[in-house]
Amino acid sequence: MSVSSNIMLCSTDYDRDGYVVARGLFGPGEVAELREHYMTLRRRGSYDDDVVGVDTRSRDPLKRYPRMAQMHRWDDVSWRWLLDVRLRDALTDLLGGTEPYAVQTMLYFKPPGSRGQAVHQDNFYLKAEPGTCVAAWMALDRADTENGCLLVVPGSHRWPILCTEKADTTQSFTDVTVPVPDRWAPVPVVMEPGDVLFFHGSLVHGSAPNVSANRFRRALIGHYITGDARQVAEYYHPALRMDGTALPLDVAEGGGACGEWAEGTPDTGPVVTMTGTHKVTRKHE
Ligand SMILES: O=C(O)CCC(=O)C(=O)O
Repeated sequence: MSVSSNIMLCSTDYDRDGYVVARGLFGPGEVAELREHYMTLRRRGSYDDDVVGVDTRSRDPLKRYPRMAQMHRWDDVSWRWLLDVRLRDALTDLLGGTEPYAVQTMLYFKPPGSRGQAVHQDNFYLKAEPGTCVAAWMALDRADTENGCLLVVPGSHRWPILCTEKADTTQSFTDVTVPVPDRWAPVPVVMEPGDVLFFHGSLVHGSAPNVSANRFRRALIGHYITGDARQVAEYYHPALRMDGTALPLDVAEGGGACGEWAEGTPDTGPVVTMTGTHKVTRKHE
């Protein structure tokens, strides 16, 4: 089955749930090379676009192996992956036939003993408008509940951007999260190396700590914005067309309305009302 028809079968799942997994989109050999490539880059030290630098002596595994960001700006392997035809075709199918623009690469190493990332919505950070952002999250290792696979709240892509609150930093390396009523508990997405999870910019997602004894949970992530977007937060410029040419877009500012949970009916459960206001501009996660 071609990549394209495989994904087209699932675009109804994407519309319904806000995410879909393309199983085996990249082969075992390619994934092994990528794993090795990023481990080599990380061992060499820190880079300009890293969110935090490497501290090889730290007791915190995430300081020894911090995530990398925007590698495609200086690394050809990352550039080619971000714009890979398989990702382009899958995203274009999922987005109803319009190509997206590429704006970010990230590599999470998540060694054993690492904290996870509290649940959040990506478009809170990217601020792509109109439209939204979409992530392509590729497993470089098997990702399961033991080593902290991704957790998603199916259907939450229909929620507006929620007001944030403080996260539990004993469990999460980021300090903001969004509240999720109990009836919409996050579910794990178990993935094999080379599987790619595509998810909508409003989908509530995150991950729990890696409690395995010795298993990394590496993931290579591309962030894209939909083809109708005319602005994105400054950190994500320049946006790239899927042929690699840069696209001038406006810079989105922070702040604006955000959703807060209010009591609904017994049928609906809690409902979101746009009563909150975000005052802070955040450059990136
Ligand atoms: O990989 C993870 O644990 C979290 C990734 C994530 O939340 C993201 O890419 O937005």
